[in-house]
Amino acid sequence: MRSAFISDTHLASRGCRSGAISAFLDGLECERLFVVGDFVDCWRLRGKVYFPSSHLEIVMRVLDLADRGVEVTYVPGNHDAVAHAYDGQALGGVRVMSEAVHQTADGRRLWIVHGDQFDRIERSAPLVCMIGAAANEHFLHRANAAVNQWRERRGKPSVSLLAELRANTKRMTGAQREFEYEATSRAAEAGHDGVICGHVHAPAAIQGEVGYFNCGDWIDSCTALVEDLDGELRLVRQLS
Ligand SMILES: [Mn+2]
Repeated sequence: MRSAFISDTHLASRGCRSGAISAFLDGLECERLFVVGDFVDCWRLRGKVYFPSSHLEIVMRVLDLADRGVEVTYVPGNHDAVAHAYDGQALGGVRVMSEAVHQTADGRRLWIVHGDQFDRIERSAPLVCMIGAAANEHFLHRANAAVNQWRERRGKPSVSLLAELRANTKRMTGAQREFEYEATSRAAEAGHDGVICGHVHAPAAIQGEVGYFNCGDWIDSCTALVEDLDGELRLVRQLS
C-alpha cells in the first residue's frame, strides 16, 4: 500500500473492536497512515473510565509505526476535538493536523478532514449529539419501561421507544446523502479533487467528478481506506 486511512476507532468505548484494529495494523505495510479522527472517544473519559490494555496497545502500535518510518498524520475529530490544540505539532513522531491534503500517486489532491464540519445536526446542536451518544438500547429499555408505566396509569396503550429509534436510524440514509453532498460541495469549492473523511460510520469509495471517500469505523464496519501504489483508492474490510 502507498497509504492507509482509518477513522472512528473510538478507543475508550465498549463498542470499539480493538482486536480487528490490531489485526489490521499488524498486516499493514504502507508509506503513510492517516488517522482521520475519533481515535480516542474522549466524551467517555469522565467518571468511571473504560480503557483496557487492548486499547492502549492500539495507541502504542500507531506510535510504533511512526517509529518505524511510516509517516503518520492524525486529523482529530469531534470526539477527540481536544487534539485540535496541537495542530501543526508532532507528538511522538505523529504529525497532528486539523485538516490535511493528500496527493495520490496519480496526482489527485484529496482533502482530509474528520467530517463533523459537514454534519448539520452536529454543527447546530453538539449537546444533543453528546446526549445521543450516551444513550444506548439498555438505557432505552429502562426509559421505555418507565414511560409505559406512566402511560398505563393513565390508561393509555404502551409505546416502543426502540421501534421509534430504529425508524429514525432508517431515516439516517437521507442524512448520509446530505452529508456526502455537503462534503463534496465544500471540497470542490476549496479546489480539491475529492474528500477523505469519517464521522458518519458509513464506509464509501465513490469516484465521482469530486471523489467521496469515507473510511467507515471500527465499531460496526471495521473498514479502512487504502491507496495502492498506482493511486487507486479502495475500501478493505478487516474480518475478526
Ligand atoms: Mn465523529
